[in-house]
Amino acid sequence: MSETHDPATYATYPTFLGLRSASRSAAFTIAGVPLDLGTTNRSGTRFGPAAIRVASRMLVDGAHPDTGFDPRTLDLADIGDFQPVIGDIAASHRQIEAAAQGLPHLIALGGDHSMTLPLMRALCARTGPIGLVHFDAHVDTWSDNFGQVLAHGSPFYHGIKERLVDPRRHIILGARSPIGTETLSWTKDQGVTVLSAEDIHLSALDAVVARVRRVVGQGPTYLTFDIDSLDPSAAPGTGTPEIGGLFSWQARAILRRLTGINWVGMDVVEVAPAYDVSEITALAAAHMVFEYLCLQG
Ligand SMILES: [Mn+2]
Repeated sequence: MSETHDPATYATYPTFLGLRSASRSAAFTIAGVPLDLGTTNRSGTRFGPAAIRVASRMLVDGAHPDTGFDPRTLDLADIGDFQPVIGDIAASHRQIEAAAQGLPHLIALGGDHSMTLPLMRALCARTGPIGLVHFDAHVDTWSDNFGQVLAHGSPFYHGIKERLVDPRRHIILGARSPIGTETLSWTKDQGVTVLSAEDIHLSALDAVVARVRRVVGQGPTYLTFDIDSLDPSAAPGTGTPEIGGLFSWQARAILRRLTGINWVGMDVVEVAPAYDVSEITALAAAHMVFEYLCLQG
């Protein structure tokens, strides 16, 4: 006599959380963005989405340990990957923007951070300027990257210039890379709040969470999670690692407490599996998406 049961975690369907729906009209959609044309140092984030999906299989055998919420009870689909245009970042961005249009609530698996710009363009056409909870080792507000204006150090320079982002509702968590004073001053002068990794290490968790809430308020808010916000010991698989970063428990603890925010979308970016060790970077990325989904219940 045969017995029916769920597949083993490692053998489930090869989508995020083993999702079987690929409907673009689902209330929440996962999509991969296999892009690395915007990287300025080590490339390889084009393989991020596949690695995050594989790592997410660790999260299919139970509900959230604190809330009991199972994100698979959401109307949630994995619609596959948005196709880049090989060798052409501007055309890739146009294609990403077009693919993201009309999706009610998108969670994007990256991919280098330049992809957030076309995702914000698609989103803000509906929502108006957004607030940002932005985990990152870098401010990503450089006006150019070695002469290139569309690379992964610039999405929020353009986002602010194009009024996609309300800089007074933009908070960066984990910044710590070397940076020119001009770029940092410009960023703060726009009204962006910058909490360095050290600021967070030296603060109480509740104070950090309260600061995030004060900055983003009740308006539409997007989570952009650059995996390099984490310390390289927790997330080595990324192109521009910076020491002294957040530990995965810190980022997760902050995220878990951000209930009741008017969330309108998320991405997790900069996972480059070729530099990963034991898949811990992809696993951290999958966990951050899981936590975000559990905030939507
Ligand atoms: Mn970034």
